[in-house]
Amino acid sequence: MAASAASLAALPRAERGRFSARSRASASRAVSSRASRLARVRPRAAGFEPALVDGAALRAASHDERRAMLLGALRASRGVVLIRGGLADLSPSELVAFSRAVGDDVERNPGVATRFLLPDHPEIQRIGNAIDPATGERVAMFSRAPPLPRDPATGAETIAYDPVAHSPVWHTDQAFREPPPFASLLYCRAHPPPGDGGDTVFADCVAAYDALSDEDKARIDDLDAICSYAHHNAKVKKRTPSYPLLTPEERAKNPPVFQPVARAVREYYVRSSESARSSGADEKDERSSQRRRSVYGFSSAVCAVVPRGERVEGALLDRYELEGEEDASVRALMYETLLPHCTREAFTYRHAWKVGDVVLWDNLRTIHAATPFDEAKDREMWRTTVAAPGEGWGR
Ligand SMILES: O=C(O)CCC(=O)C(=O)O
Ligand SMILES: [Fe+2]
Repeated sequence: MAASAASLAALPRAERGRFSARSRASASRAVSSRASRLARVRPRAAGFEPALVDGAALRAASHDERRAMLLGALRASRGVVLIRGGLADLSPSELVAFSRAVGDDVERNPGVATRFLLPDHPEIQRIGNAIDPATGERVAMFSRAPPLPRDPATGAETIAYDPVAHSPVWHTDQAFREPPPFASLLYCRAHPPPGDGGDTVFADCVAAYDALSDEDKARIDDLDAICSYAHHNAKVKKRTPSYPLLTPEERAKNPPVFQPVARAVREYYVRSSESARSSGADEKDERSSQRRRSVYGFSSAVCAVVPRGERVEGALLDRYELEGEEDASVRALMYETLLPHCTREAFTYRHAWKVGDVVLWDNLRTIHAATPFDEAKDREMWRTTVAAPGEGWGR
């Protein structure tokens, strides 16, 4: 693939303070103008599988047992867990209870129109193509995924990001939140028949980081992605003029958040059992996971990538947050350089849904994307967003 052929060699080392004498704008331009291609590092294995949790057993378990099962499975996984079996009639309260077992604070979706939330369960957002027959209005959040790109060599459909086609729309959820959401859960109520699309794809950004050359790692280790809720809304408004900008009060409450592009994987996962606690192998695993990093910051909320320590204020921030302007660093580094690398087949998993599946993913170490489907067929998903255990946005 073209993106793996060359090198990131021109990216700045970005030591803290190195750019402090420059203007903010020229510092972020420095990141973008120097971004080029990644060194060729061939990953060994192709793709990955999610960790499996038995749905009926999870349903029968207590809150504490569920936490141990889900966080244990996440720890053993590459960031994606499939909960399958016996869940076709899962209730909204049960999905919220599963989500609370992953982390203490389940988001109540303040920014989402109430018609897309389940009555009495604002934690659950309805996603899909459902339309209220009485009003003709959408009652689920619908966004049309662009056609999948094709491999130029074979002509076959691919899920590796194509920066020209802007497809698939790979992302991490809600990077503008502080703390950024640790996990998301997606429950399948209805899906198109096999062959009619609607799969969800995932990429393991820890494996992608590991596969970078040491030089390329060093070049992104001290960069921050500036994630802004106001920027996200302003960008969407450019395509959909009815989309609201944040009010000045909302903007003041949601200042930009600086997220590391090379994000240290924190040990969110509590030990799952007494036996795990006494296992030396497990401890070693935990220590190594604390040193690991993922590539982070694929989000429509990102308005610029800057050397750590750099701040963006005043007129430049207004352009990002009110006009939806995006610094060239975002496209050059995140979308043309890092994303094609992170979504190479070796790092990905493609989930074909069955009714009753719940997929749980770690938002800090994976990215995901919807794929297109035949809109004449029903697709309905319920989703929740969860903070890490012991963290939250306030209830
Ligand atoms: O509908 C899908 O397949 C994925 C939707 C999504 O991005 C999400 O729920 O965060
Ligand atoms: Fe998402």
